[in-house]
Amino acid sequence: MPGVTELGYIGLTVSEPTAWQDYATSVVGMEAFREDGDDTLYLRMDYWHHRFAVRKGAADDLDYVGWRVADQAALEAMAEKLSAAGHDMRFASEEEISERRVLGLIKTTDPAGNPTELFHGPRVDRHKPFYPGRPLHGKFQTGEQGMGHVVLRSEDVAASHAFYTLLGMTGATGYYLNSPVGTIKPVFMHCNNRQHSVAFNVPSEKRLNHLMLEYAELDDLGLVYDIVNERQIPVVLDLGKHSNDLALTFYSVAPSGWLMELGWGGGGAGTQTEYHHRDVFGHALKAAGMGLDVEL
Ligand code: MBD
Ligand code: FE
Repeated sequence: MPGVTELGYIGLTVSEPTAWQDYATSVVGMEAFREDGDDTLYLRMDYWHHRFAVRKGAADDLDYVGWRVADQAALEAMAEKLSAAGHDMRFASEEEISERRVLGLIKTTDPAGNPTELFHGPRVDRHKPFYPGRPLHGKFQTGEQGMGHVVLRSEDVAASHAFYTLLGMTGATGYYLNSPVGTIKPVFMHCNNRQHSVAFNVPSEKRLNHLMLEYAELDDLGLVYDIVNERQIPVVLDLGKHSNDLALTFYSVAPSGWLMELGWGGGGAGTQTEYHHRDVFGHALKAAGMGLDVEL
């Protein structure tokens, strides 16, 4: 049974849309635009109409996550699976479908209450080349690997694992990590060649612990690292290479308080499970109490 194929889009609620627009464009390098009669700030990373829909609100958190499936048949199969497993879900209205710029849409929640959408048929504006908000050496690594990964709040790890397995994802505990609250054992799951598209079992007050976006060129990671430091945006975990996805990344604070992990060079998703105690190198904790107090 075909499952989800990629992390497709994300909705954010932010208290400071102006700061977010500046951050998304001048720091991260995304393209920002608005449409007539719509307060939403849209952010692009590639040919898709948008990858982020940013709306003003006090939460400064994830509003929803959109997981792509191949087509209408896959969406209907997913609806049946969710219902059979006792999850609350509904097919979205025509208005909701057009708001998301997709052909078909289901709304549900994961076991921790994270609003979760399944969709097929994103609007892809091939006629509108991606125009970065500031100069980029290359582009964002999206395509078959989706837009990146999300690390979500979970309450019951087994329930979260079962839910994302139901969506068609695979994965397991990836690390045993020392932290002030004891050993934490984050779970990493994939649905394509990106080593993980979702992870959970990291202490998190917000729905979103962190979001990871990847550049195709190493020089773009170097450039954003310089811009983050020049702007004195707090770096929480310094540059380092993960043992699971082999990506070179660093974590800094997004305008909403949750962490943005920016990276380059992720490896593929293996077919067998393994776990680690440490990263390959780096990822030194530079700022404690910012959402990821781990010894990576
Ligand atoms: C990741 O992307 C991550 O966020 C952590 C904590 C460990 C390995 C890979
Ligand atoms: Fe991550």
